[in-house]
Amino acid sequence: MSKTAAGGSGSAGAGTDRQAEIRPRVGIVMGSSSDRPLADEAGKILEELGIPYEMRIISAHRTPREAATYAETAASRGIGVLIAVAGLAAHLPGVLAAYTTLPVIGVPVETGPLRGLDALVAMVQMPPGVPVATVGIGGARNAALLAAAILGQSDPELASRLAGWREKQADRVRQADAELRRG
Ligand code: RP5
Repeated sequence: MSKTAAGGSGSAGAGTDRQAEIRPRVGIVMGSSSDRPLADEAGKILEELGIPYEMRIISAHRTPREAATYAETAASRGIGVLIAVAGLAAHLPGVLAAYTTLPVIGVPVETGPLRGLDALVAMVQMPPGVPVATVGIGGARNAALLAAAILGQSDPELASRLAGWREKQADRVRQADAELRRG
């Protein structure tokens, strides 16, 4: 599925005029439908920042051909950053990174007996030459913010929206501090 900057949704590739006009700039890929809540957290931040994205369920182990094809074709479809959400032996971001030079951000899912430590180590310990930018366990929101920062390097309006987002965050902390001090 894809979401426009305005938050409208539809099936990727369905071919409506609106979808043809607004191409996704971020691809959020999850290894299983069980990863969806975390993937949605990333999607919500991208929507707040007005970044169109698409979402796919593709497994490095269960649907490896789709993983390769998706990564190989992402850049030519206008995608600028990939976010890969996966748990357990989380090879998804590494496999995507093997098939594209787009920046890939890995989000380890807190699942299974090791509660995400396995996924974190799998993502962060990529061999030299094929990097994955890994955020913390469950760090989907940071993945989206990092994607925005990367895209913002060549998009001053997006960089400005990101700066505004950060300023609102700072305001919330200042407000919480003021309330605490008032007692
Ligand atoms: C990984 O295995 C997925 O990313 C998911 O986090 C985990 C469990 O998958 P399911 O058994 O819930 O499909 O590949």
